[in-house]
Amino acid sequence: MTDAVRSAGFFTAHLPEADPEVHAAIQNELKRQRHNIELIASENITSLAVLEATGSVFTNKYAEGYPGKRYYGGCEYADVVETLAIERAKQLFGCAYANVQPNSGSQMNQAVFLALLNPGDSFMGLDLNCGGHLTHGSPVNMSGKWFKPIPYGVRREDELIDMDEVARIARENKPKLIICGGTAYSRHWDFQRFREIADEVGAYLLADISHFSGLVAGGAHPSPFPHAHVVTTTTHKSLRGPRSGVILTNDEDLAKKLNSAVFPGLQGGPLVHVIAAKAVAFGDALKPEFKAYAAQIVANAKALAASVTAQGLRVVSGGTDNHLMLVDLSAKDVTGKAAEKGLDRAWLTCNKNGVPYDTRSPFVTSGIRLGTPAGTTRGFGEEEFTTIGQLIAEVVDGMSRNGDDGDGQVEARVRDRVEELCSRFPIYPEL
Ligand code: DSN
Repeated sequence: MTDAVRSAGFFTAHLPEADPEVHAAIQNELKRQRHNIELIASENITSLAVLEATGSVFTNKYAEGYPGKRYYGGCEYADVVETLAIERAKQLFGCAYANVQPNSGSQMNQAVFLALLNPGDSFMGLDLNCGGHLTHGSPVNMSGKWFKPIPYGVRREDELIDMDEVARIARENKPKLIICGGTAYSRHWDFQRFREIADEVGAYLLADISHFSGLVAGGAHPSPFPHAHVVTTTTHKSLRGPRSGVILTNDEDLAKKLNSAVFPGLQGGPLVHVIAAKAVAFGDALKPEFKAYAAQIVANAKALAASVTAQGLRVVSGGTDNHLMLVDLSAKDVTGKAAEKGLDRAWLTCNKNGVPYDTRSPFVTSGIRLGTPAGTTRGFGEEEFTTIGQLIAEVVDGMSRNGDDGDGQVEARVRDRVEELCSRFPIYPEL
């Protein structure tokens, strides 16, 4: 009978045997991650334990509801991992309430909109062209289609957020919500001033700390608490967990509204396997080593920014306070699109990114975004990141001389250096 309903080896065959095609793609991705230097600011390399939890039997479980109040039987162990994740998140960020169910960054922010706003309500967020995020009011995103975004930007002269301008826009528009946080802003956020402005105009303050939450958790970046009414963060960037989201607050009434917005407002059954992995990542981030990790991310970013600057590349706003930087390649006449491809040929992975007031389209751009969380996880220090800055400049200079195809000899030499660096700092020896 069982043979009729299950393929041979259903409970026993490992992936290479069960599905060689998918297995091959995973092996190739592992190889790529091993031999490329990952500079995408929003990516990281999780622990083996996080990978194991993500691939665990909790993927089988429905657990609609919250710990102790589920709509399904058999949730006793789902309750264990979700409660662990909640308690650890609260401890990590020093707040009273945590919802660990959002499946992603977009969904966590959607839940905040659903909880706090009505369609058509106005809100402020950093302009995508100045380092904001799609879900902070881009016209192509639900936040921009169903709500009324009022963007604030950065000053042309120093590429920093002008808090007086934020206050002026807020007074003029009286938004119901102000969002701080972004995806390509390399400086600290003045959470206290944002809250003062929010209070003055009667708005909620949401701090989306997705990019730098690992730095907050590790004490290497100011905390949005007690200033923000609500804090959201993805868990897979500098926080080094599985791909997912979390919502945090200190306010009991808001916590209730946010819980209802996540479930049943937006989501059904939570991804319990991912919640288990979040608990593992938060547990790791509570260890003393994570403080050293967070501090090293920042030290490495400063070293990388100094290195590319010394090689004649321009870093937007002149440097970085966190884990990332934007490099403006306009003066080299190399587009971000071409640089991303050229650097990838040399096994340096990053993404093209518009610089403030970019004249090129988001598909082309004049810059690249670089980040240090993944390299720091590998074990790279300032010395390695100084070298990486030199390698980036060599590839870009090759493209500046030869056009988008770059200089093949330079790129081959850089690949050798990347290979040597990666082999000294290997990842996932068990896999
Ligand atoms: N796409 C992410 C980033 O790269 O910053 C944000 O969601």
